[in-house]
Amino acid sequence: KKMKTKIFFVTTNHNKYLEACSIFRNSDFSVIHKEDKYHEIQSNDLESIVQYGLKTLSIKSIYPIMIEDSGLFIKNLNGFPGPYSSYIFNKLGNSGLLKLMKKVENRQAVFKSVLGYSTSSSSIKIFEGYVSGKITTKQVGESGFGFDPIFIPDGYTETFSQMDVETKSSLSHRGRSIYLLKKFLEI
Ligand code: ITT
Repeated sequence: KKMKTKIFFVTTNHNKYLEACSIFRNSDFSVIHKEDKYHEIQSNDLESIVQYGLKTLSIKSIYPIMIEDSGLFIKNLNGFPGPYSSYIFNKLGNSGLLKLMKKVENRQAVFKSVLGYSTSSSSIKIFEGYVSGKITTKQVGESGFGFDPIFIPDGYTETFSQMDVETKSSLSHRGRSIYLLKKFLEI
């Protein structure tokens, strides 16, 4: 049996790791969870956060490494919470966000994912993924994390929280950015 190439995924979020495993299942790569923080600068732009995070991490030189920064951009709230999603989720939770959107009719939102992959301190590749959908009026479902119970991707009738990890990853922002990395590595 061929040895798999390891990719170290630096994240504090176990669900992100499981989603990455789902994409790399049946490939020549295995994802290893490095449960570390990286330095997240405050920025309006996910790519800058990832670029800076990888540069400062790569000093520790475990390669290849990947990190991923994501956010929920709600149209009617001018893209809020966006890059501040993690902070807002921890402060308000889904119930707080639903309250904020009580009178809002246009429920359109986009999840974005920016993935950074690095094989040396001078090599950074960026991959992006998006999924459009709608914010529900109630929390539905048990699985996943974060805003999963309040997000229904376009073309579906279930929230991310009602889907298993394979289904979510086959259509999510993160599933897409990680899939692009996989395609890149397989060339
Ligand atoms: P890291 O250690 O990888 O940074 P994190 O959970 O803090 O883990 P982010 O900094 O990327 O991740 O924060 C993004 C937040 O946006 C996350 O905490 C969720 O609240 C939300 N989010 C991002 N992707 C999501 C998804 O697929 N489903 C639900 N919520 C998501």
